[in-house]
Amino acid sequence: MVAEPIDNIMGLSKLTKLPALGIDKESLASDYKRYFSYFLGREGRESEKHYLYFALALTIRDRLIERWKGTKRAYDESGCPRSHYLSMEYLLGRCLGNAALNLNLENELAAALQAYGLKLEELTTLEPDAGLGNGGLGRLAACFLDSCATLQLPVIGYGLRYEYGMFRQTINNGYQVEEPDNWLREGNPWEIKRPEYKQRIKFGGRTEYVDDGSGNWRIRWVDTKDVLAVPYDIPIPGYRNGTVNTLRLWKAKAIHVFDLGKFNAGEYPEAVAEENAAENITMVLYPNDATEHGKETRLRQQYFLVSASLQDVLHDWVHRYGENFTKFAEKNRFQLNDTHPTCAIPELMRLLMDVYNLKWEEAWKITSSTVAYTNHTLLPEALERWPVNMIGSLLPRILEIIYEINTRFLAEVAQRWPHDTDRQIRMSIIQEDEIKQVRMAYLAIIASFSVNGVAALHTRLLEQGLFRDFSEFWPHKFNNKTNGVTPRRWLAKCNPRLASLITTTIGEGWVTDLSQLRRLASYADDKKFRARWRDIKQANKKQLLAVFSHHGIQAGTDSLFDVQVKRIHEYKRQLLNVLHIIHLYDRIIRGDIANWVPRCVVIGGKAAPGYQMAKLIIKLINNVATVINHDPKVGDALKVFFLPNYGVSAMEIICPSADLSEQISTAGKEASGTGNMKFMMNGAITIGTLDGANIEIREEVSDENFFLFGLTAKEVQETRHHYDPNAIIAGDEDLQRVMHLLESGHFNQFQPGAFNPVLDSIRVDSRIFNPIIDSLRNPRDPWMVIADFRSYVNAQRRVAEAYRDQERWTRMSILNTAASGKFSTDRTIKEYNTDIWRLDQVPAYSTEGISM
Ligand code: 26Q
Repeated sequence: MVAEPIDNIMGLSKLTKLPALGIDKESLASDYKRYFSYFLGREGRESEKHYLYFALALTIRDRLIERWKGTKRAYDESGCPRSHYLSMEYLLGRCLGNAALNLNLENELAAALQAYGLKLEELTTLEPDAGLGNGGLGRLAACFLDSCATLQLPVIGYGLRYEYGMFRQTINNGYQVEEPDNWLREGNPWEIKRPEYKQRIKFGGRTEYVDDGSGNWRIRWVDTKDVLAVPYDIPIPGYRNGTVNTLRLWKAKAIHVFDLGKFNAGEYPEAVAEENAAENITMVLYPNDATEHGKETRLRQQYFLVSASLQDVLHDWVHRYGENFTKFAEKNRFQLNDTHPTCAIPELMRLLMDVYNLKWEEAWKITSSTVAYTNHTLLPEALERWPVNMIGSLLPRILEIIYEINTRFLAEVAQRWPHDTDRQIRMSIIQEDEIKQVRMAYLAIIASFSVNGVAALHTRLLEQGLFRDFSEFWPHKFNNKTNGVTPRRWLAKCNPRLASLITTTIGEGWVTDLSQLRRLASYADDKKFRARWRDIKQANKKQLLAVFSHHGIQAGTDSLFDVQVKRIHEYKRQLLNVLHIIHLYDRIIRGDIANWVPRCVVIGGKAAPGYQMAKLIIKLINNVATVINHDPKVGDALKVFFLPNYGVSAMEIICPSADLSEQISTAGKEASGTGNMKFMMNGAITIGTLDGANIEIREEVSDENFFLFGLTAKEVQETRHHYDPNAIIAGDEDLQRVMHLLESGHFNQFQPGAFNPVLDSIRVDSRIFNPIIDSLRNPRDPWMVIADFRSYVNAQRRVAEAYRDQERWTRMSILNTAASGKFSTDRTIKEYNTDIWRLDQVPAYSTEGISM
C-alpha cells in the first residue's frame, strides 16, 4: 500500500509538473529580491543585514526542496533498503555555503548578488553555526551525511533539535566563560517543521500484565507522562548529483499546552509547568564530550530520540506494508553513533512486541539483525553507565526488556563457558555494584550484528582490551571503519585557492574521488608548482591573521603556524604543547636562538563547563600567552594565541593556513581524531604520537613527511608501573627550567592583586596552577605528559629545521595533501556500506530542466 501524494488528493498533482526553478543568475536574482523585499518585507538598511542572508537561504532552499522531493520519490518508489543513523549530535556548521557548492550555484549566485552590490562570501558569514554537537563525534555525523548524499545512499539522519547548541566561549581574564548559544533566535531557514509526523513518547508510569482475551498475556506500559516529539527536517544535498537526503531532528512539545483547571483558578505558572518540563527535554545540548553520568535529563533525551525515530520508521513501514514485519530486517538498518542511542535496542523490542504483537524470538531476530554499533572511545571512564534505579523509574518497560536480554545472553555465555562464573559477572549488562548500573556498551554489543571502532589501532585495542570477552565470543562482529572528513567542506569549500590550484593541475575529479590527489605527488618536485603552493599558504595565513588582529595579535605570514585546535582534555595533552612553548620562551630568554624559526602557536578549544582541570589549562595557556606576547625580548620570535570559541566555522579558516598540526595525545587514548585529517588535506604536516588515525596518516604519507614522537600505546602500558616524572625532570635540564618557570609563578604575574612590580614577585600567587603542577609531577599521571617531553621537544627541533628549508617544507606539504585521499568520508561510507549496511545506490529523479 503506497500512500497517495497529498497533491493528488487535492487535485494539485499538476503542481509537480511545474518546470524546474532556474539556476541562472536572472532567476536567482529575481527570487532573491522577492524574498527580501516581499516575503521578508525588508528594505536594505544596515540593521537588516541578517535578512540579506535569510533571503539568500530561502532562494537556495527552493532549489534544494525540488531535489529533495525527487530523492524521496526515488527512494519510496524503489522500495530500497535504508539506513537510519541515530546520533545525539550533528555538528553541521553553516549550511548556505555548502549548499551553494554542492548545487553548483556559486558562480550564478555571486553574479546575481553582484547586481545588488552584495558579496556571496560576506552573506555566508552572517549565518550562525548549527552547533548541535561537542566535537569529533558530532562533526563525523555531519561529514557522514554529506558523503551518503554524495554517494546517493538512502540514509536518513535522526537527531535532536536542541534549542541551545554548544555554548559560546569567551575569555575573561584568561578564564573560559560560557554563554548560551541561542542559534534559533533569528529563525532557521534550513528546517521544515513537519507536525504531521509527530510521535508520542512515554515516560514514567508502570507496567502491567493483561490477558488479551485469547489466553495470551500482554504487557502494557501505563500511567505514563507523555511528551510529543515534533520533527524538523533539514535537507542534506549531495555533491552535484540531484540527491538531497534528510536529517530529521526532534523537538519536545507538551501534550496539553496547559492545565485549564489551574489556569482558571489563577495558577498560571503551575498551569504552564508541565509544558516547561516536557519542553526541557530538547532545550540544551550537554556540553560534555566524555560523560555526564547519572543526569536524568540526558537519559530522557536519549530515550526521546530513539523512541521518536523508531516509531517514525515503524509507522512508515506499517503505512506502506501493513503489520507484516517479515521483510523489515532486510530493508532497515540502524547505526548507533556511540552508545548514546543504545535504548533503541530495548525500544525496538518493545514496539515490536507490545505494539505489534511479535513474539520475543521474532522481535529479537529483527533487532539483532538491524542494529549496528560504532564505538568512539577507549577511555574506560567514558563508557556509558546508567543507574538501574533511574532507568526503572523513568523507563520501567525498557528496564524489564534489558533484564530479559541479559538473562538470555548470560545463559548463552554459560553454555559456551560452563562454570566460568567470573566471565558471566564480567560480561553481564548489569554491573552488580552497590549502585547497580546498566553498561550501555555491553547492551549495544550483544544486540548488534556489527561493532566497529573508528581507526585501526582503536579497533585492535577494543578487541584486545575493553571488549575482549565479547570479541572472543563473537569475533566476526568486530570490524574497523577508519574515520574520514568530507572533502567538500574541508578542502573544496574552506580552501578555494588550493582547491582551484589542484583542479587546474589534476582536474576536478578529486572532489568525489579523493584518491586522485595522489597525482599531485609528482608536482612536489616542480619548483614553480611549489612556489604557487607556498603563495596560497601565505594568502591563507593572511586571512587568519586578519581574524587575529581583531584580538590584538600580530604575526608574520612567514612564521611557522603551529596549531592545536580541539576540545580541551587532559588526554589530548594541550599541557605538553604548553611545556614546549615555555621551553621555546626559555631558549629565547637564554639567547639560544641560532637559526631560530619564528613561530605562531595557536591553541583553541572548549572545556566542558564542569571540567575544572581543563578550564585551568585554558587559563594557563592564556597567561603564558600574555607573558610571552608582552615580553620585548621575545618580539616576533614567538607568538602564542588562544583562539576563543573554536568550532566548525573557525576550523574552516584555521586548517587552510596551518603549517604544523599538533596531534599529541597519549598513545592509546584518542580513538581516531578527525582534525588531524582536515589539516593533512590542507597541506599541514603532523607532529604526532602513534595514536588513533595518526598511525594511518603516517602510513599514507610515509615517515619522512611526518614528525613522530612519544611512547607507543604498548610502551605507555609498560611504563606506567615504574613511571617517575620527578626523576625525568631532575635528569633533563631544559625540563627543569620549564618547571621552574611554572612553579616560580612566572606566569601568574598578571593575576590582579597578586603582583606588584614594586614589591617584586614575592606576592605572586603561584598557587593557581598547583593542580597542573601536581598532575605533571604525579607518578600516577594517566596521561604521562612528562614521559614524552624530551621526545616531543626533539621532534619540534626537527620541525623547525625542516621549516627553515622552505623548498623541503613545501614538498612535504604537497605530499601530505597528495596522500590524504584515504581520509575522505566517501571512502569511510563506502566501507560502512559494503561491510555493514549493504544498501543500493539510488539516483534521485531528475527535476525537469535541472542539470545533474
Ligand atoms: C555521554 C553521556 C552523557 C553526556 C555526554 C556524553 C558524551 C557526549 C559526547 C560522550 C562522548 C561524546 C563525544 C565523543 C567524541 O567526540 N569522541 C570522538 O569521536 C571522534 C569521531 O569518531 C574521534 O575521532 C575522537 O577520537 C573521539 O574522541
